[in-house]
Amino acid sequence: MKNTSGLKHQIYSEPEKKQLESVSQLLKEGETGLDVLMDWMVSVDKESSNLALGKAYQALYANKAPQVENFLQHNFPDGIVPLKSDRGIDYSPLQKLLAQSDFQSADVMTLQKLCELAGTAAVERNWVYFTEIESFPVADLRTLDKLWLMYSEGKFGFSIQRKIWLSVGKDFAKLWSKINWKSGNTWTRYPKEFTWDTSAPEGHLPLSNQLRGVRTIDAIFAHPAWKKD
Ligand code: UYC
Repeated sequence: MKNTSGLKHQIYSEPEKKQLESVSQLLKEGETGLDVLMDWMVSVDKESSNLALGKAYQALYANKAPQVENFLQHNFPDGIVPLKSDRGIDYSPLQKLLAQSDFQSADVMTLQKLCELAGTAAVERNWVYFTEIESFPVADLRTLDKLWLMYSEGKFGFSIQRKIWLSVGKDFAKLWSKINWKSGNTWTRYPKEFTWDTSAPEGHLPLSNQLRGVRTIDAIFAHPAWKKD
């Protein structure tokens, strides 16, 4: 009891990193912990990108208890990420896969959504040509990124990959080794050798195939979506 009330105080006031820990701890406290967690979740501003909210939602999504399912259905019927799109694209199936921590299927669907953003020619060829990327709407790339961030405790997403790429002086070879896409001279083989969970290094997902060179990922990193407003 004392434990839970201490955690209750923490999750409302601690910085995000501690809030993430508080979520894990509350999840171990049984029903009282869940009640505290659910009260806190409805108090969070959905536009705030609070990573602990993503983690809490993901944990509750896996919890099949009727009162938890009712809570989510009632308070978060559309998940926790506002799914903005300027191209009328539906990102809810992607949100569902990420909420289920099905990162491999989510990765495939992300590539598919990039093709949809690029238009019918890309959907038919099933890969994106680098010149198609600059006209992607900012809103859509940010939605994709936020989905990956929120359901990975901030570990995955294009913006994370870009941040690492900038930190290594835009040296792709260094990026590949930091995000485990290459080890020495050996490319990580798709799909088996990639790590499909949050034990992967920061920036490991989502994948972009390098078979046709770096221009696609380079165009993603150059997109205005990542510039601060
Ligand atoms: N693959 O090696 N990849 C594929 C990656 C390379 C190759 C898909 C990532 C190197 C072939 C995805 C890396 C390479 C196919 C990724 C990686 C290579 C394929 C499925 C580390 C050989 C089948 C979606 C950088 C040396 C292609 C897609 C086909 C598929 C991802 C080979 C997501 C991140 C240079 C032969 N690889 N890929 O794009 O057309 O097809 O059937 O990057």
